[in-house]
Amino acid sequence: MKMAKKMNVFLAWGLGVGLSGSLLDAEQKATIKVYGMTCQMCANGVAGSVKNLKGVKNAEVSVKEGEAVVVYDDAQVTVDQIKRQIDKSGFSTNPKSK
Ligand SMILES: [Cu+2]
Repeated sequence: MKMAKKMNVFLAWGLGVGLSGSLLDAEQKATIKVYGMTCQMCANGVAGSVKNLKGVKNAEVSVKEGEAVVVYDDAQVTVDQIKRQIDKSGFSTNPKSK
């Protein structure tokens, strides 16, 4: 009986840690269209620039697809901020501006 109680406490503790852990790592993935890239150097530039943003965990940029797949923590950075960063790096997230 005593043992079972201990197990319950242990389980509840484990659940709590699991939940707060997933809250801390609130990873989101966004696919953002990028216009104006012509070669791999462009893609590398965009990826490097986006990865410099606080809260961005990873950025994979494809010239062929014309898009950036960004993994980020939405508690630290927003898609709008990421888009602005891409615009600042010399490319565009807006089809009308190119
Ligand atoms: Cu290029």
